[in-house]
Amino acid sequence: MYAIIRDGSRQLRVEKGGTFQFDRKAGKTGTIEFTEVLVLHDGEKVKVGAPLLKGAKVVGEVVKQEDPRHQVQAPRGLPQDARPPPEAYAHQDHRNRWITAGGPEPTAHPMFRDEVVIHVKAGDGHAGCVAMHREKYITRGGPIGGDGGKGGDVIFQADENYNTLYHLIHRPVFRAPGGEPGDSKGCSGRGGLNLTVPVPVGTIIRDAKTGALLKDLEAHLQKVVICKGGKGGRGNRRFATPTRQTPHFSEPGEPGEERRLKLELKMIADVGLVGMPNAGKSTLLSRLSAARPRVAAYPFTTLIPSLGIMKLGDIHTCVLADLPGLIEGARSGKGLGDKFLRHIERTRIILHLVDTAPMAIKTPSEAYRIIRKEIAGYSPALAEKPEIVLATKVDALEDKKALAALKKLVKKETGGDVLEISAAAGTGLKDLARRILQVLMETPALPVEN
Ligand SMILES: Nc1nc2c(ncn2[C@@H]2O[C@H](COP(=O)(O)OP(=O)(O)OP(=O)(O)O)[C@@H](O)[C@H]2O)c(=O)[nH]1
Ligand SMILES: [Mg+2]
Repeated sequence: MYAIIRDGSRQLRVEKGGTFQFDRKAGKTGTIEFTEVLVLHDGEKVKVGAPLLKGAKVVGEVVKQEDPRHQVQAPRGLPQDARPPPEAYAHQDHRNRWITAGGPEPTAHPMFRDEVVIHVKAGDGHAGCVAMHREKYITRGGPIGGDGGKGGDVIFQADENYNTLYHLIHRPVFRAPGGEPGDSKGCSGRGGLNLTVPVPVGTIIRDAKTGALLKDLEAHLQKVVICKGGKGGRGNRRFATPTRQTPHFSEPGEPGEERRLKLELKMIADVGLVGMPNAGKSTLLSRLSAARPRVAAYPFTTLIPSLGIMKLGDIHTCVLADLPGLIEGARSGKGLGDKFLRHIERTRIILHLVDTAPMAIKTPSEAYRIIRKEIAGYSPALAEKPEIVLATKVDALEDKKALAALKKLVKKETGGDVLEISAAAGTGLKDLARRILQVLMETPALPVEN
């Protein structure tokens, strides 16, 4: 593994553990020691550790780093998941290739889009027809041009069979057909067909220029006409009067409305699962609902949010949303960033999962603090939502003191307690269901933005 370090105007390539002259004037050198973050990011400071450097200021910055081993393919014939991660902080990309620490950053699945800008145009109305009635034995038949047809509308319809906005990104313009011309026998032209664009439930439609909210589609099959088709023009027979019996003109059709739209998908769920990568969010979702998200022992297994429906007792159900993990600095784009937190904005309660297993990257209290900080930094309203804190993987718990420290911290910060669960052993799940139901009953449903 190597890093490219920027120091003033020069750039250096330094191997891991290699020497780096960080202060040319003083002639001081240091060794590179990669910090223990999952992946180092461009612009991140490197720790320069050597006794010689005691008290010296670190001036180097990582500009780029690469690991030649970052793409390790599984042996042929084996599913790509079958190979264990070569390093502790490895993750897989969307094509199931292993990415080791220092390799490319995790990215959201490319087929998941929760924000798109599109252009829509309704059909134009057709102009009216100018024609005079001509028929054997009928003299001076008079004007008979029919009206032009109306243009088609552009309609957006919520459809629960869609869960991303990916299907919209390849089409430059969503155009409804225009009206057809009226004919010379007095008939009106056919109207253009409406264009219905399916979008996932929970799509918010805004005007891209002004940002004004046009519609929040929050129920299956809910529809909205976003651009109205233009009216057809009247044919010349409509302009005939006793004093102007042969009008040789008709009305032009109106143009259809045209708009640039920004569509945002905010999933509608009752409960959102947040936590550090590997905290056990997807495992918990698969235990509580019929959803089967991918589960594996490396961070960033989940690259797109997924929903599951959970039964709460005999009558009630609730929708759970599993999100990709957050790490420290998610607000400034680290890991998968905080862009998925928007899906939690419309949940009523947050389930905050804290990993208590010995192999967790952070201690429970640290992990809890980091996630709370990221949530509060993303939106104060989100930080105010009712939260249930879960200590996960208690079957593998070794450090009881760390768990006690977490409980103390949560008590101090929120006054609440911590539920101990193990998705693997099934402990604490009944209590959890009871608690979710209780908190949902106490929390009012959110108003829809309209
Ligand atoms: N011992 C034990 N292991 C668990 C438990 N729950 C999850 N795990 C393991 O923890 C690892 C991570 O689980 P995931 O459910 O993928 O974690 P996640 O929070 O969804 O991770 P990301 O999607 O990467 O953010 C897997 O290897 C699971 O088998 C548990 O209750 N006990
Ligand atoms: Mg997951």
